[in-house]
Amino acid sequence: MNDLIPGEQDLLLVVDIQNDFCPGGALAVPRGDEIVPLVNRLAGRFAHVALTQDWHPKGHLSFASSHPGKQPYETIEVAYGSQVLWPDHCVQGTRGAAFRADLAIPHAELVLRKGYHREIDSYSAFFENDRKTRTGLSGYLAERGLHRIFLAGLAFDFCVRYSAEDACRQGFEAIVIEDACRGIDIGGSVKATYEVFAKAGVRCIASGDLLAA
Ligand code: VGL
Ligand code: ZN
Repeated sequence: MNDLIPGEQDLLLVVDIQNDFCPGGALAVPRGDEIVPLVNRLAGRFAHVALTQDWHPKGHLSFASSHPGKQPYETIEVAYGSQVLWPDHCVQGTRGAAFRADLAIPHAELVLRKGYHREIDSYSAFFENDRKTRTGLSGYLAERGLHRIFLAGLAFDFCVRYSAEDACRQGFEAIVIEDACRGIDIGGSVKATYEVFAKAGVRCIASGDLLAA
């Protein structure tokens, strides 16, 4: 028996597979596009799939362009703590914010948009970066009896990381499908992600573990 066989209480959370996070996009994750066929295949194994979509208003606080004199990838202090500044990306309604055209998961049950408050960034699909404002995802999962959350997508060391961590914090089981993610890796963020996962109890698996199940 393989405990990874997806069942009725399992959900695949597909994080931010959007044009801007793929090569050619405004905040391209190296080789981000490579995971799309694998994510499509994985999604076929799940009865329940949710997609997240980074979805910022123009002039968002996380954009370096909103802070005169600041450059992308610098860190600043904002009301809720440190915030990395990014190039303008995933602006609501733009082509960059759209899902990759080759993402093919028609049976996805939920599209969860995040990062729409101008003054708060949101890496996690559960809590915004103030770590207090909720997106509603915990309630949705609990109401639907979904307890085990598998994660795939972009970026491994930001939105996947914080979503997985928060899933655990909210009492769900979190399992990251490592080769179905790609990272940005700034300032040791990939290493930090592995450390946090070990501490929080986030499990990492390879897609093969699940596809062979
Ligand atoms: C993300 C940086 C800014 C992500 C989103 O999807 O990991 N990273 N916005
Ligand atoms: Zn963003």
